[in-house]
Amino acid sequence: MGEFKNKITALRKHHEELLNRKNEPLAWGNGIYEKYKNPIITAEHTPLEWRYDFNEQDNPYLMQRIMMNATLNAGAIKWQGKYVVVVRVEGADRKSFFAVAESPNGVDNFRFWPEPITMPDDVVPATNIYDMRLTAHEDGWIYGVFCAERHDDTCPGDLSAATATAGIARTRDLKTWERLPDLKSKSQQRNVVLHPEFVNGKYAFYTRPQDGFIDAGSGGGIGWALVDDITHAEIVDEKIINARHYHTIMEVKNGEGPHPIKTPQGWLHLAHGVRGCASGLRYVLYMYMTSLDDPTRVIAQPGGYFLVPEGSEYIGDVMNVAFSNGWIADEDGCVFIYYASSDTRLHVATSTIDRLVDYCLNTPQDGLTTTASVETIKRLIEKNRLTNKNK
Ligand code: BGC
Ligand code: BMA
Repeated sequence: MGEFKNKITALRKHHEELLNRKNEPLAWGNGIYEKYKNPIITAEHTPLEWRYDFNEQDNPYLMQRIMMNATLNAGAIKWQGKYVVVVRVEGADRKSFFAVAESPNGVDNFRFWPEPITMPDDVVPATNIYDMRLTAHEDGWIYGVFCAERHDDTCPGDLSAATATAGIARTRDLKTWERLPDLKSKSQQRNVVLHPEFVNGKYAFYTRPQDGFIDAGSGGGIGWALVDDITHAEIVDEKIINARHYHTIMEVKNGEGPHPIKTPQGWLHLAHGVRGCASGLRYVLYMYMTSLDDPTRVIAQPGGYFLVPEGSEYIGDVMNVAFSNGWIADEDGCVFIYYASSDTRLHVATSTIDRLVDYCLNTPQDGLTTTASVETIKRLIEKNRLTNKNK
């Protein structure tokens, strides 16, 4: 009896130590943002009550009855003074679900709320849901737009055949969610994001049309569509606003991250780009800006990637992945970028709106050829030569 109690005490102590662990920025980054020493949320951060049966008769070995596999791709929002993330938690059974965790400072001490979100189903229940984008819309609701995945029953013999659609739900307190019908679209859709403002009196979505479940194919890039009625959202017209190109970090796919941040110079976007290589798909983050007058017009496109997996971030369930669908811009201009590494754990990187706008406006564009890249480097060398001469 005493031994079981002692085991629980030790387990709880170990867990509390993990939850209370201080985080600190790493020295010598790239000047654009700071990465941090520790991931902010791992599978081990999930509440013990979700995993252990604490009844000694029923669980004499104090085993985990339900194991958690990963905590990744989180939507984010500043909510009642707290940094709140809606995490994609994945169990050992490969089903993911959403759960809210909050922190007082955005970089450590994240704690899950006691229960995962109960997300109501659409007419046809989804097998899996993931990667929620949170939007506090000017209509007064907080929306969660996420991927709803189902088996593709038109391929009965193929157990991997799946369809991806955008699920839409809304809430006022992040606890109770009202499910709206999934976004209607001619193509499959993952990475759909709701723009925070009305545009021409309509709801505006960033989309990512794709040919198949994995293949973006002729989908072309990040799309944009206006929708009259969010309670029966349907894509009628869709145009590509951020296209993919040969031999870039987004050759195979790209997708909007969280909804863009409004700045005096334009909308600041965070997105992911994917290329194929011998070890599989490589997911990296990149940025771009669009105009305030016309949110479909790209006004800045820094070349190459913004953030990639490094060191231990390379390792995980799906190697070589950096993915983000959540960030928080504070009133003082600080930006907290929540990204997951290799579909396994959640991290934070911090920057400011000023630095990110500077990055977007002053990073050279990708000239799309090696010759252009060398010319770009030579221009910087020449500029530095002049700077040093004039000292
Ligand atoms: C996984 C996602 C992944 C998608 C495409 C889904 O089954 O849950 O993490 O992005 O497949 O590979
Ligand atoms: C995608 C995303 C993510 C994931 C990534 C890498 O398609 O939607 O869920 O991080 O694949 O597996």
